[in-house]
Amino acid sequence: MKLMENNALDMKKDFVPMEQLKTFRDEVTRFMMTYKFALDEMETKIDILKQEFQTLHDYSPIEHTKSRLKSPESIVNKLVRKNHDISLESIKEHIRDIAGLRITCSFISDIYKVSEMLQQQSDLKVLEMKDYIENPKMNGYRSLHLLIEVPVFLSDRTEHVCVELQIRTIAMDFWASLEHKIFYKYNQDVPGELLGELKAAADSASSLDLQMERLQHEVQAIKDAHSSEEREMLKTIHINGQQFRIPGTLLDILGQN
Ligand code: 0O2
Repeated sequence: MKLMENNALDMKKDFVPMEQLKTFRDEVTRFMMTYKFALDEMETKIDILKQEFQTLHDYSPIEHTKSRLKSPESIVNKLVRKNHDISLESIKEHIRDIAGLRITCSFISDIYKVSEMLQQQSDLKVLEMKDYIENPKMNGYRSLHLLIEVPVFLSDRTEHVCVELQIRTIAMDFWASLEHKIFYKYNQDVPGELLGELKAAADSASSLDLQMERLQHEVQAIKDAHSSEEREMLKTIHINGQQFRIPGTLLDILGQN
C-alpha cells in the first residue's frame, strides 16, 4: 500500500517512527487544505454573483449553495473501488470530487445562466461538463455537473485544484437527496417497484420545473409590460437647464402639460 511517494509508510513494520507519522499527517493536512481553499474561493465567487444580481436586478438566480469535502475514508474507498494506488499523487489524479459544491437554483434557465457566468471567469478552467438535464440518467437523475480547475495561491506556489460543481433546481435537488437516502437505506439494492416510483417522481419533478419556468416567463412579461407603461407615462421637463422625468398625471394636476 503506497501512501506517499517519498515518505511511504511501511505497513509491514510493527512500528512506524513518530517523525514519519507526523510528516505524513502534515502532508495530508496540507493536501486537504488546498481543496478547502479552492472551495472557499468558489463560494466567494458564487456569493459575489448572488449579491451583484440581487442588487442590480432585485433577483438572484442562485437560491443556495452547499459545499463539502470528501472524507478521507470515502476517498480511500473510491480509490480501492477503482483499483488505483493509494497515494497523494493517485488521489490528485483520480479523485476529482474531493471538493464538491452544489448550487440550487429556482429555474432551469438559471442553471445555465450561472454555469455561463462561471465559465466566463478567466481564472477558472472547465475541465469537463456533464449535462444530465439535457440527457437525464436512466433512473431520472438530473443536474448539470461541471468539473472546474481553480488556482489556489499559496505562500510558495500555486496549486490547480479540481472542484466538482453540481447545479440543479430545487425540485432536482429534492429528488436527488431522497433517491440518495433510499439507495443507502437499501444498501444499493433498491426493489424494482420503488425504482419505478422514483422514476415517476423524477418525471413529475421535471414537469414541475417546466411549469415553473413557463410561469416565471409569464410573470416577467407582465413586469416588463408594466415598467414600459410606467416609462411611457413619465414626461420629461426641464428646470434650470436640468432634465427631470415626472409622471404625466402629476404634470396635469400642476397644469404644466
Ligand atoms: P457523493 O456522496 O454525492 O459525493 P465519479 O464516480 O465521480 O468518478 P461519475 O459517476 O461519472 O464519476 O460522476 P458523475 O456522474 O459526475 O456523478 C458524481 C456525483 O453526482 C455523485 O457523487 C452524486 O453526488 C451525483 N450523482 C450522480 N448520479 C446520481 C444519481 O443517480 N443519484 C443521486 N442522488 N446522485 C447522483 P458520488 O461520489 O456518487 O456521491
